[in-house]
Amino acid sequence: MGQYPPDSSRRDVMKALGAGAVLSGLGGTATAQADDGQQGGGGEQETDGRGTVHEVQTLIQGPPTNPNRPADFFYQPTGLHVQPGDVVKFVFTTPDHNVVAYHPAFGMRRRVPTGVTAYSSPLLGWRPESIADDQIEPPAETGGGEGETGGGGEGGGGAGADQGEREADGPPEPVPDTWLQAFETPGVYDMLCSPHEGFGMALRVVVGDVTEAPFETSTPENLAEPRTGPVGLARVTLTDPALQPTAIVEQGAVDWQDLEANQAQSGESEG
Ligand SMILES: [Cu+2]
Repeated sequence: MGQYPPDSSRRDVMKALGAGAVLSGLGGTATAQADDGQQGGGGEQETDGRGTVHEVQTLIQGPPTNPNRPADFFYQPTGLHVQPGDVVKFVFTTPDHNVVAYHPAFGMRRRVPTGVTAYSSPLLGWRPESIADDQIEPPAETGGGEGETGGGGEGGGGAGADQGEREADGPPEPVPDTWLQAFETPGVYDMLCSPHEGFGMALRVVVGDVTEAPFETSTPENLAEPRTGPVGLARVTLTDPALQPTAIVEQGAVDWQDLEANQAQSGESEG
């Protein structure tokens, strides 16, 4: 207890506790929200005193900027600066991704601040009731009129509010699942998508103005084996100059296309 100034010591402890509490609390909230519908569209939105909500999408795009993958799998933005207490809302615009912290609890080198509890989302995609029947088997339909959710009924039109305009005749557009992740403890957080880590699908969030990333090493080859850190192209993503913590803080958000690794390989060079 004696090693810190009393004030900051207390604050740090409270933040650490708060982070765990908020994270586990939001796990449930996120699931509920994924089921019940989304709020709002893109961009940032203020929560009621809990901080800003930032949106990150999961995307797949071709042709690949690196021949060692079939397509680009990425988070957009790939680098993001938030303030302590902010929430990142992951929107699964393309399906079958997740968000996992590089954390010792998962058998990986720690790439989140010390004291942060391990966290991950499940694999998410589209809300089952919103997709065509050849994509994923939706759960058994509830009988007409017996709504189990407290939200609006199907027929009234109120339920469509979160899905934009649903055309009466055409098939409904897939509605992405969402996942909320709160960030309390300042520092650098690296995350991966389990199915696509080898293709470079990784993300860095800088919380507050703490830009030191004590886990970072200089080159992808410096990784100890077996698996203790980013593997495959995720290492290339996370060591990209554009994702240096200071660069992320400066820019606020760094797009996938801004990574040097994704510019060098594009067919025509204009220079
Ligand atoms: Cu993915």
